Amino acid sequence: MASDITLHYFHGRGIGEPIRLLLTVGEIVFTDRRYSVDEFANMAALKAQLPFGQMPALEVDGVFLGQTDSIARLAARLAGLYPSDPIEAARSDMIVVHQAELSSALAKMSFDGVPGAPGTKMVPQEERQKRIAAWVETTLPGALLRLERLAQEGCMVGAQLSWADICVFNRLNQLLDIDEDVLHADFPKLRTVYDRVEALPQIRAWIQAHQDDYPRFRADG
Ligand SMILES: N[C@@H](CCC(=O)N[C@@H](CS)C(=O)NCC(=O)O)C(=O)O
Repeated sequence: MASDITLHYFHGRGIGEPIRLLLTVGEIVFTDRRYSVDEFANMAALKAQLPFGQMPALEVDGVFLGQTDSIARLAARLAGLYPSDPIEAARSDMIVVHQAELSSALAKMSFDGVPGAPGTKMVPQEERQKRIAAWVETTLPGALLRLERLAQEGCMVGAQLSWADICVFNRLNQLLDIDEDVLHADFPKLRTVYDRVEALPQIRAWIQAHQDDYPRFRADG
């Protein structure tokens, strides 16, 4: 199998974090290459190699792959976290797409363009908070209820941990950073999935080693 893997992405969790978590849970050795926005803007040689000129990108033995969903699925396969049953695989796919849509919605409310692209600015804080608070109140509960109804006992799909659990954990982290009450009593199965993933030793070690990306977990946070 692949021997030399590098994930190219910006600093911070962003849309690249589930890929890092999947590789980490699978104990796949990889280089976690992180860029500042300015640094990336000036890396013409790297950009020319990226299939869509954007990150995250996964470099596997010199081959560059793009698109978060495809890379995460590959990481899940490498990690043994992609269901082998076709229907379970499709159920995991639809859950991963659904949680990614929540991230896209938040990005649209937070940036006036493509995150990390030259010229893109953050929406002013007051406006951003207003938009996100309204979305958390009106749209998010229904979206989470859909996930809650799909969840099984302890996992999102079937009886085994899959990439759907890791991706849902990552999204819930983002939502809990926004509103720590987001996983209230209406979502017991999602809470179980979240707690189960958070308790994985690889996830614990990752969060411990990346405290700046996980302020909610910091003892002084
Ligand atoms: N559809 C792509 C979107 C990738 C994307 O928007 N990447 C942003 C960072 S989150 C980026 O590379 N921005 C820098 C640029 O476009 O120049 C995916 O899912 O991977």
